[in-house]
Amino acid sequence: MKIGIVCYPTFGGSGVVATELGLELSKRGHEIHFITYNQPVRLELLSNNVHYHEVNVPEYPLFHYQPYELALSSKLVDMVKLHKIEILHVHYAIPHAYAAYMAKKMLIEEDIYVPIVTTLHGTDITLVGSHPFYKPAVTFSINKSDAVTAVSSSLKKDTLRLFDIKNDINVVPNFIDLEKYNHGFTDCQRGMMANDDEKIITHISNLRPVKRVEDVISVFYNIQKEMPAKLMFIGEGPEREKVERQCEDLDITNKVVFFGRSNEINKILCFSDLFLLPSLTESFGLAALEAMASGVPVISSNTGGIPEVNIHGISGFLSDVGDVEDMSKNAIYILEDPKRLQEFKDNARKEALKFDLHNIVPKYEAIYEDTLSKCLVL
Ligand code: GMT
Repeated sequence: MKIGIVCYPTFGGSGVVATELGLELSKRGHEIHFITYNQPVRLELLSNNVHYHEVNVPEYPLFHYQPYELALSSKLVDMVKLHKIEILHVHYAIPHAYAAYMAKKMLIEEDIYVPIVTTLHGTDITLVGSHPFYKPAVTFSINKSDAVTAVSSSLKKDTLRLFDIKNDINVVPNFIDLEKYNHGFTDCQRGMMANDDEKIITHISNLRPVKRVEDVISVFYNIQKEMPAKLMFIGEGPEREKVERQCEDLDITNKVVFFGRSNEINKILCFSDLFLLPSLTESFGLAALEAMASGVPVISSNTGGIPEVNIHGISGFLSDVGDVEDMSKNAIYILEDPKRLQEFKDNARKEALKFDLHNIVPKYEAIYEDTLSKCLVL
């Protein structure tokens, strides 16, 4: 199949999933066209059947806001015609599903029918999309998609609760390429980051308020009172300064390493003992899955889709949002006993196997085939 993929090209989970999906589909013989405003960060290799088409929005002084979705829908029309793309898969409803619908309508005028698959990722529904400013357009573009998927059962439930949806929503969980995380512990340069007796705790996010990064620091503060420990803090975002101040106030700055944005997440996870994800809301928690695939147990909140990934008492523990004391107690319980820590590490890796890309990517292929066959009947 010739598949157009529209996504945010950034470090966010939706862009990562879209990119990994495109790359795997290309390995399975499909021709993939990424259409977005920058080359996706995880798209290192372009090849015969992986293409990237940049959407440009020329600056024009009259516009207070530059019309990205207009430029995107025009680019989609051009690329569908030029490369004979058969299906468009858009990740993140805003504004991608809307732009794709406009492109579809323009193409129909030229007797070209290109169906749209929309994947909902979370914040497009729970935080941004349900805002009254966007809600009618998001409802419309979900209902006008030829197929809709959500990355967890929890997100499907939220979508049905928040919007008036007429379409079926298929749950297709996020996935992971386990090969990338299949490193022996000896491969990791743990010694560069911490002494042998220090436990390594890790957090990865875009440091937005929804990630509750202040809870990460509070939990780590409690852990390091009980045992030698270091915190690896990966990501960039609006809460960074606040977190740095909190570390100074607690006098733990020398125990926290700020990496900023990193393309070496699997290396950092390779030497981690525990992962913290105390988010306010999380439709899936791809970062938790990446940690688990590396054999790192997860201490998280029990919000949204996280319980579908992190299994309480097996791959880690779940606590109510903001219950820093419970999270700290659970973290110390896992870390204090080397045998117990090893059991949680093994379980985390085993649980991650359920999300192996070889099991999940065929679900998307089946959706494409089904959608295309329905369109032929029309
Ligand atoms: O978590 C973020 O802030 C980024 C966001 C995104 O849109 O890229 O992530 C969302 O999609 C990921 C991939 O499906 C999910 O793993 C994240 O849980 C989800 N984030 C939220 O729901 C807050």
